[in-house]
Amino acid sequence: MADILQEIASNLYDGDDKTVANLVQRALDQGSAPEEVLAGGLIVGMDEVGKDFKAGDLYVPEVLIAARAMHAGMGILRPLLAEADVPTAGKYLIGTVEGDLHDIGKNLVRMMLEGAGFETVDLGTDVKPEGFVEAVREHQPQVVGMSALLTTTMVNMKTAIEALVEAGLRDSIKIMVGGAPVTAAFAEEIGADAYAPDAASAVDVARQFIE
Ligand code: B1M
Repeated sequence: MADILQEIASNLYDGDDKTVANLVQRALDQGSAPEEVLAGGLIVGMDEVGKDFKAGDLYVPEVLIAARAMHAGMGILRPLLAEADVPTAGKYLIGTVEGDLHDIGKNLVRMMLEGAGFETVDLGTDVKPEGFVEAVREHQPQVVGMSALLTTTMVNMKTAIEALVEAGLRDSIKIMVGGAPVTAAFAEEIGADAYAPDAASAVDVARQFIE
């Protein structure tokens, strides 16, 4: 059984979505539990992608193709996991802050988190402070991620955090910020809990938050 899970992981790494979907179905047919296929196949493969991306051995297009293969496998597993009420790694809400339309990096972060077993809620781009507040009330995530790519919009992360404080929601969540102009010092200055420089690090930090 371990062999087929290993095959899923390596085909995911190679971005072969059709083979991943076929192997996931075959593993289930052979009696593997959906959570076993997720943890031992898809997550193992996506973790490898994350490590190599962080090390600079893989680039954005390769990560996007691997994420597509992960989605092909998840398409089969998701209904079964929901049916079995299998707990996720955690709930992560993410959005690009007000005034900012860049979403490639944010999507990459979201896809890596999904690959690591997190349930994600994606608010899209140009998210106003009230948008974060309403979504936290509605979805009750453990972690809120904010992305910004412009020096003119990174300040809107601060406004969004202030709105969450004002709404009395700050203590119920961990806040992670990221994006090209953002730094660890800036994250600290605006009262975020963490900064992640890339999508793989975002997964590492989110996992630490949930432990
Ligand atoms: Co824009 N843009 N852009 N742009 N754009 C930049 C960011 C810029 C650096 C280009 C430049 O001038 N050299 C510059 C910003 C300058 C600055 O503020 N310092 C810029 C500008 C000025 C603008 C406009 C103002 C241009 C104009 O209209 N005059 C305009 C603004 C629009 C708006 O947002 N209101 C604009 C528009 C656009 C497009 C729409 C054309 C397009 C965006 C398409 C889209 O996202 N759907 C675009 C693009 C593509 C870029 C560049 C070329 C690429 C950005 C990107 O996707 N990188 C960019 C220049 C560059 O970076 N080379 C540029 C790939 C992506 C994977 O990396 O997003 O950094 P990144 O994400 C990384 C990490 O940062 C991190 O993980 C990701 C993966 O490892 N990360 C997180 C990101 N979010 C995170 C959140 C986390 C943790 C980690 O936790 C929550």
